[in-house]
Order: sequence, then structure tokens, then C-alpha cells
Amino acid sequence: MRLRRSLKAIPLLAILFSALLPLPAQTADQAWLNYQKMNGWTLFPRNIRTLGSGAIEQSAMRELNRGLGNLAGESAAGLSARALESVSGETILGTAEEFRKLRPDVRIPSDLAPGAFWFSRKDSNGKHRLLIVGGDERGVLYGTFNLLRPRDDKGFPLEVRESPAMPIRWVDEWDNIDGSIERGYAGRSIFFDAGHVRPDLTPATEYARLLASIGINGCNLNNVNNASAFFTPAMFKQVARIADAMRPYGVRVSLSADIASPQKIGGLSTFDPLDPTVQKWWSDKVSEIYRLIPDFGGFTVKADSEGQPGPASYGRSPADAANVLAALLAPHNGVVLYRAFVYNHHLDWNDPKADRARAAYDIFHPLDGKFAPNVIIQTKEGPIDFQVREPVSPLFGGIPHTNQAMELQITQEYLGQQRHLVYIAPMWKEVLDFDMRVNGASTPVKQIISGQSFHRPLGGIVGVACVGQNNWLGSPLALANLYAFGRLAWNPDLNPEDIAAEWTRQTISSDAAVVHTVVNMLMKSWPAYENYTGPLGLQTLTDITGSHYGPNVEASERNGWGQWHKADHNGVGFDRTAATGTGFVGQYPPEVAKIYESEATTPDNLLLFFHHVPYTYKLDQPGFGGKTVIQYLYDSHNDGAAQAAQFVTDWQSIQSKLDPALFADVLPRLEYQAGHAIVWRDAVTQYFLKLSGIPDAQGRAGRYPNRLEAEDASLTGYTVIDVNPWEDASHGKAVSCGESARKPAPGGDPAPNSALKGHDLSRAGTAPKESGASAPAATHCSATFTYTGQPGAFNLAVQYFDLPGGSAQFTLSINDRQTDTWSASDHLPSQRPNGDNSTRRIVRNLTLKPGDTIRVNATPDNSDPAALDYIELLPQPAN
Ligand code: GCW
Repeated sequence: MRLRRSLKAIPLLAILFSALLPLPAQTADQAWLNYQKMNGWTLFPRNIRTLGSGAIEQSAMRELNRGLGNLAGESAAGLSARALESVSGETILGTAEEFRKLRPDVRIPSDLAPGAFWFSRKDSNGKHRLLIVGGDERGVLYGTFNLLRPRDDKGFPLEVRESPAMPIRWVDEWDNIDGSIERGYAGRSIFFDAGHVRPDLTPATEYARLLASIGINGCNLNNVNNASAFFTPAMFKQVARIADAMRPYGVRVSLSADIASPQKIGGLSTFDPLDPTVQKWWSDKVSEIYRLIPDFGGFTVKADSEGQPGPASYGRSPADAANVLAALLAPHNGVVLYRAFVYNHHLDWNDPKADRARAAYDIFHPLDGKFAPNVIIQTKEGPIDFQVREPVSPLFGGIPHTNQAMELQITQEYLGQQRHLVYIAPMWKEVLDFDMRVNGASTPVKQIISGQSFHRPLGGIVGVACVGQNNWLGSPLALANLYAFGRLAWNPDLNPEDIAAEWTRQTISSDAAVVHTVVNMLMKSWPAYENYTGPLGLQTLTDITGSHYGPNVEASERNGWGQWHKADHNGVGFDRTAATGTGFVGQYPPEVAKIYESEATTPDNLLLFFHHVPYTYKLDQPGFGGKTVIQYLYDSHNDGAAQAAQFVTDWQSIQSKLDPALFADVLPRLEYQAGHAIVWRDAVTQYFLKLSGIPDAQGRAGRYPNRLEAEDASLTGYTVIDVNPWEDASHGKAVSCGESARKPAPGGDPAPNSALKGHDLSRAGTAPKESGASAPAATHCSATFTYTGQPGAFNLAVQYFDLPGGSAQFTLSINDRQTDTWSASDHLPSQRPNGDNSTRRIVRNLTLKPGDTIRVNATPDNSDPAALDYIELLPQPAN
């Protein structure tokens, strides 16, 4: 699909050239800037000119011409006469200042702020005139993109005036200098490769276009971990090329800075921010950068966090470190985004007062008012780490004399890593709208970070995007998150559902049924994911010391990382109250603290974040059905998995209206998600069934009547293994072919990028060693099951583990007749069979009678031992 779309958009010569290149460069058309799709939506006079000659204004004009190109192409094919007529006249673009100077005859608003725009369409003397006026050049560009955006049925407005809600609207990329991306799920970096900036930066320009189209004005290019390698003269020169590539779209670049750089790469004996030689080092670096990149945005800092060094090594505070950098950046209009993600990752799980959630407030609240005017404290939206649901970080209410930005994660680290459909905007919206009640007054978080509540000059929102070479975010529907992030950064009052519709019209189709269905899928996706991963404030019950992907309930206990849920035989949840818990609740302003302090008033969807309750605690709030906590856990996981299955049906229901390539790209992703949601459902419900000893009133947890377990089958070559964690396999066991032939990755099973993050896996205690099996390696294995049920027609699910490092082959035969064959060639996390890689293959329309044999034949490949969990007979849908 990517190839096909981009080919449509580029001229013939480029097609000829591109045939010689290995891969077509990705373009903004693959996301939402596809004017072919938006064709005919916006009619504007074709005679276009700009009053200024600046690069950004020229980009605006180019953008209109692109849109027009499509319009012209379409005209022959049937624009109505009226529509054609309406495009005669003139379109004029310019900043307010340019209009005042060059076109004093034209009346424009007198008070457009930077980034703001006004456009108006008028008839005068029988001619149409479209004016696009910006508070500055960026405003002209933002107005242009706004004009080109397809709207709902209300049609094209005659006049629009908007301004951005907050000055900082940035994306962060966690790109490493070698081209890998921490928490990136869409391939390699578009900026860096093998220690250099890539020669072809067309994708960087296309990315800037995408960002500008939603009003994003900054991009921090590199990972906050291990940033010092970027601070060399050679690298600055290369980064300047990226700045050049993005500048025409008004996107300023910035860099993550490693506080220890003066020592790590500067050869100094110290990195104490208050040491004069250290300050001189930074000063030289800042001068060097601005010589090359005059509009450089500034530095993002992760310090004293997860193994990254920081000022604490010298007894200095974050304010000391931030202010030193800020003083150097200030003359250039640069800023420091100092991250509040600072916590001790060697906490004692047995200490009832230890609480990672407290860290940001404990560290930064006492520093309120001590930061320089161009420092912005960048705080993750919740107090832990981008979990499926967290309360809003109390720090937003705790530093009223400090500039603040909220950090959100667009890349779906804990939200299914772009393999699961999760539209995050509804979650962001809840956070942005949350009223902190600072000093007993209305202080919604969106107004705090915009600077409005406490009259701060700076503030904003930062989205960790981690785009890569594979269609920006990997999965086509995941792009709705990048789009929604920008739209909410521009205007946090927008409604996520409207944004979803807007995105769908631009990206997929404006057909009413398509918009309805896709929006419905998007809106249901976060609740579904929350339901099957970690409801009631439990957070994503994943392997928090490893992949952050599949289920691993036990991983969030007994480790130093503080992402705990404190489940035991009697109850579950983390007591963070002031009265009996860690006191975290006391960090909120009194009105909010009062709500969270009591079980009864804490919203049920956050209950277990704040309180430890017995499994039999009744959830009385609307929507929770008066269920006990344990029954709600069982029900929500079943509901979530059912909803994931429904996404497949929803998508199929609009097949005839979809671009076939898009349909075919998305369908298997949704099918995979539906299968993985079952893995999640079973893992979490089995786990809590065993721990609590309380059965599921509906009898589902731990009981799988239609399953035939691989360990009970007649096995040739296969050996029975314990899966770890046990809850990731049906009854804790699976079979594995050629165990001894496997070469696990050295050091066991680290998290992707764990070396970069500095996650201390030795402390985790959850990464089991490989079994030291010494049996000779099998090259083929089979598991044979005998069907004993009623004759009938079935779909059959084969649940196997698709390990990385090899493509195991599977075949399914009924009575020795092969009915399906496939290879396990996905690239899922983890080197061992577990919930990260447990995968479902559905074979449809089988007829079975008693005595039939069902055989799974498997051939392992390299480090993929073709491990198998079970087969399951699914009743066939009526049709
Ligand atoms: O979410 C966690 C991630 C790390 C990340 C860290 C952070 C860049 O697991 O990969 O490191 O947060 O935000 O600094």
C-alpha cells in the first residue's frame, strides 16, 4: 500500500528514479496528508500568492498548490460547474504584519498572536477572495493546513480564527545514534543510522509537514538515555542538516542532553553543574550549536533517573542543573525541558511506605519557584509510567511558580506496542480536563500546562512519538494517536471523538459508514485494552522488567521499580492513603485528596491504585454493576477480549468501502489482537483465580472445556515444558520441539533496549534461566489429539508461541489430510515461550466426527522451538 500511495503522489521522473532506489521514501501522504483522498473538499481560488518570501510561507503556498493539483486533476473528472466557478479569484497568504504593510486596503484582525491564524473567504465584485493571515509565518502555515482539512457535513466555513492553546507543542523521539529507537515500534530511525545523520532527510521533511499540519512546532530528536554521543562538533553539523530539513515547516529541533557529558565526552574530571570548568564546557557547546542552528529549541534532560547520571551525584538539585543550562540557552531563545521522571528504582517492596508514585512531587515541589524563567518541568501525565490508567500526577498542582509541560506517550509502550488498536486520545482528554482544584479554585490540568492558571509565560505538551521508517508508527490505525496528540496540543478543548472522525475522513474515507465504524472502533479501543490488561487502576499487568508487552502479573511485585499492585491471597491494590498508606494521596490539593483518601469516593476505575481492598469488596459506582472486585476482574477481562474480537467483525463490515490494501494491512493486525486479548484474559483471570481462591461466578476463569492441551496430546519429539510465568499458558504448560538446539540470547531475556534504559534485570527476579535440557534436538515434532465430541462444523484455534530468531513451520492435519500450514515468522518480544509471543492461528470450517485425529506437525527453526500451548474448538458463527 505504501508503495502504491506514494507512487500516485510523485511525478513520472521521480518514479523512474525511485525504481533505482531500494525503498520508496515514506511520505506524509501515507499518514493523513493525502490530498487525493481529500479531493474536492476545499475549494479555493487558484490564483495564489504570498506577501512574504520566508520559507515557511512558501511551504504554505506549496501546500495549497498540492491540494490544488489534485483539485485540477479532479476537475476534468467531474467537479460541478458551480464548484469550478467558486475557485476563480485570488488567494492571498501573509503574516498580519505583511498585510498591514503591503495590503492596507484589506481589513484583518489586529491582534493575532504567534502561531494564530485567521482566514476568510469573501466575494467582492463577482470575484472570490480567500485571505490566509497568520500572527507570524507559522500561523500562515497552520491556517493553510486548517483550510485544507476536510470538515464534517457542515461544509466549508467562510471564516475561521484560531490560536494555539500553549506555546510548547513538541514531539520527542527516543532515537539512538545507531538508528535504533527506544520504545519505537515502527522500524529504524528516519534521522540516524550507524552513528551518523542519514544522507537522505526527505522523510524528516515529510515528518515536519505532518507535524506542522497539526500545529506541532518542536521535535526533540534523540533518546533521553545516553545522549552524550550527540554532543560532538561533527554531530552538531549533521544535526544542523535535520534542522534545515524541518525548518520550512516551522518545526524547531532540540536535543536531549546528558548531564554527565562534560565528563563522559569532554574529558573533564567532574560534571558538577556548579563547577566553572563544567559550565564553560556547556557554554562552548551551546555557542557551537547556535552557530549552526540559530533557531535551535533547547535541551531535554533526564537526570538522576533509571541509571542516568545527574546533579544528585554532587549534592546538587535539579534546579541547579537546569538553571545552568537555561542561562546559556536564554540569550538564544532556547529552553530547558527538565523531566520530572526522577525516582529511585531500588525501592524496597517490603517497606509499606515506599512508593514510586511519590517521587516527582517529593523532589520537585520543594524546588517550586527556584527554576529559571526558561526552564519547563516536563511531567509524565501519571505518577508512574504511561500505564493503561493512572491518576493525574499531583505535581501539576504542586509547582504553581514553575513553567510546566505534560509528557504523553504516543508510541504505545505499555499499550500494546502498535500491535493492539488503542486510540489514546480519550485517556489524554481525561487527564487534560482533570480539575486539580489548586487553592480550591478551578484549575484544569490543560490550563495549568498552558500557563493560564498560574500566569506562567511558558508551558505546553510533549508527545513521545518514536516514529520510524515503517509507515511512521508501524500500524496504519496507530497514526490516529499522533494526529490526535497534535490536535489536543493545539486545542485541548477538542473532543476525541470529533478528532477521530476528522482523522478518519482524511486518512481512510469520508463515507459515512466508514467514519461511523472506524470512530466507534477507535473510541472503544482504550476501554477494551484496559479491560483485558489491567482494570480498576491495577495498571498494565505486563512484564514491567522486560518487554512491557504481554501479561506477567507477578512481574510487578517484589522488584525495585515500584510499579506494584500488592496482590495477596486476601486482597489487591496499593494503599497510598494518608491515613494508613504511603501518603501519596496527600500530595494532591485538599479537595482532590479528600476524594482519593476514601475507598467510597475514589472512582472505581482507580480504586486499586489508591487502596488495598479484599477481593470481595463491592464496586458500587455506576458502570461497575455492584460486582465484587474479583468478579469484576473476571468479567472485564472477558468483556475486553470479546470487544477485541468485535473489532475484526467491525472492520470486515466495511470491507467493500475500504482501499483493499488498507483493508488487508489492518485485518491481520486486528485478528492478532483478538487472539492476544485471549492470552491476556486467560493469564490475568487464571492468576487471580489461583491467588484469591475465589471462583468466577460464570465459571470461565481457568476452565477451558473446548481446549485440548498440548501436554495431554500424544507427542512425538515434543517435550513438555513449564511456561514462565505460568499464567501465560493454559494450565501453565506447553510443549516445545528441539529445546536443546535453541540458542537463547546471551544473558537470558532482556527487555528490548534494556541496555539503553539501564533496567537492572538482575534485580528483577522474574527472568527465569533457560532450562538446561540436554535431550538431542528434534527436527520435527508432532502433537496428535483425538476428537471425542459430537459431530459438527468448527473453527479451530491453534495456540502456539512465535519466538524471534527463527520461523518455525506448522501444519495442521485432520486424519492425516493437511488442512493448513503456516510459519511463525513474526518478531514478537521475549526469547522464551510466554505471553509476549503466544499467538493464535484460526483454521476455519472444519468438520469433525468422533475418533478423528487432529495433528499439529512442527519444524523448529533456529531459536524458535515451535512451542505449542493448546488447540481449541470454536463454535462456528451461524453464517
Ligand atoms: O517508560 C519508560 C521506558 C524507558 C524510558 C523511560 C523514560 C527513555 O520504559 O524506555 O526511557 O520510561 O521515560 O525515561
